Amino acid sequence: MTIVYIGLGSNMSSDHGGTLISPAQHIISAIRSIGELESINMMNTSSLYQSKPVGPQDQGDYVNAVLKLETDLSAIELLDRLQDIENDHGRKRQQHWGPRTLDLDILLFGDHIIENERLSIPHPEISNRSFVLVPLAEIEPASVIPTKGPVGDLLVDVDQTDLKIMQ
Ligand code: A4P
Ligand code: MG
Repeated sequence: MTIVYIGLGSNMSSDHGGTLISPAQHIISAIRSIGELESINMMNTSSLYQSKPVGPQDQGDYVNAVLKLETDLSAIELLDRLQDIENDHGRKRQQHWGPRTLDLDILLFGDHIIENERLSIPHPEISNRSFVLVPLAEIEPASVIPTKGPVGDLLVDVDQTDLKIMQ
């Protein structure tokens, strides 16, 4: 079994037969869908956080969260299942770092370092992003990011002013 951390993000609503699904609802629904996958055990889920967009600024605020699971799937098998869930939530791949109904990123896959055409793990932007580090530290304060260091040390260097925990 491998311990895995997944980052979830959404900043677009989607329309399901006239019913609008909000970014927070996409995140909650994705957590449920991941929990229902075969071969994974959900272990913990962070609070939901509201954050200002990183990258293009002409897009809405994001809702972000991090979850912890264990699995005997390979990283690629897990990515395939996460991309199916993104697609089920109306994900369209348009602009890099642009608005999205659902983004599921594999942040950490055990202590593996993976670099191939489909995966970069640890996710290369982890150490720059408060919307990843804060929820990760909430559920795993002692975690150490391979090649980058303890999450507590990385947190000292990121701006957290635009991050708000949602009730
Ligand atoms: N890929 C490579 N490594 C991974 C990984 N560790 N986990 C590949 C998941 N996928 C990974 O991603 C393109 C390809 O990355 C996938 O096909 C997969 O093979 P994508 O989701 O289609 O789109 P993208 O926008 O080009 O890249 P990505 O990686 O999703 O962007 P980021 O880095 O996640 O940035 N601001 C706030 N506040 N909150 C956010 O959540 N997110 C982004 C997206 C920008 N700004 C944000 C947020
Ligand atoms: Mg992504």
